[in-house]
Amino acid sequence: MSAPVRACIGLGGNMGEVAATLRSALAAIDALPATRLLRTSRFYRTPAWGVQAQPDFINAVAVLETTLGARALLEALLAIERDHGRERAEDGSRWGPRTLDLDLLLHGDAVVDEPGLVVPHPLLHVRAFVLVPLAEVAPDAVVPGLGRADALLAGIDASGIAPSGPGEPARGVRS
Ligand code: PH2
Ligand code: MG
Ligand code: MG
Repeated sequence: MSAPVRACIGLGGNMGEVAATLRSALAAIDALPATRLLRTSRFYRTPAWGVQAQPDFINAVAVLETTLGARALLEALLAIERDHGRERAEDGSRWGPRTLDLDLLLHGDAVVDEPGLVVPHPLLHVRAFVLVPLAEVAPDAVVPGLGRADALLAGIDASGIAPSGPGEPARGVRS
């Protein structure tokens, strides 16, 4: 446990009923001990980044207030991934299709670089599928060493990232 901080989580998936999976994951995050879900972005349909020969993803970002430390929050997110059918490739390959990916993007102003835990997320500032929903829910969020989310988004190409349809939940953002 630590003093309450604002943490930002990136959610994504491209296998199965992704929107339903993301809604279920958000409920599970809100139910974590010592944690409150403050805001949820809209859901965005995004072209696959990295390994491109796979289905589009749906991505979103959630803002939490939590007294869980970064390591404890990460462990909780990995457990939620497993509960939603996430399987990790045995060959260690990255960026392939998945039912649910929960990435710890920011944990207050923490800078951590340990085995299995790197915060801020090291690719966050180059990924439009993260910055578009992050700037929607927390434009003022500061990525340590890099600046505000809205300024980072202004510096990259975000074409191809679109809200995935009407009626997706946006919590705390609009009335
Ligand atoms: N996640 C990846 C690799 N590529 N592309 C999109 N559009 N969205 C993702 O969440 C994503 C990705 C690995 O975590
Ligand atoms: Mg990821
Ligand atoms: Mg991940």
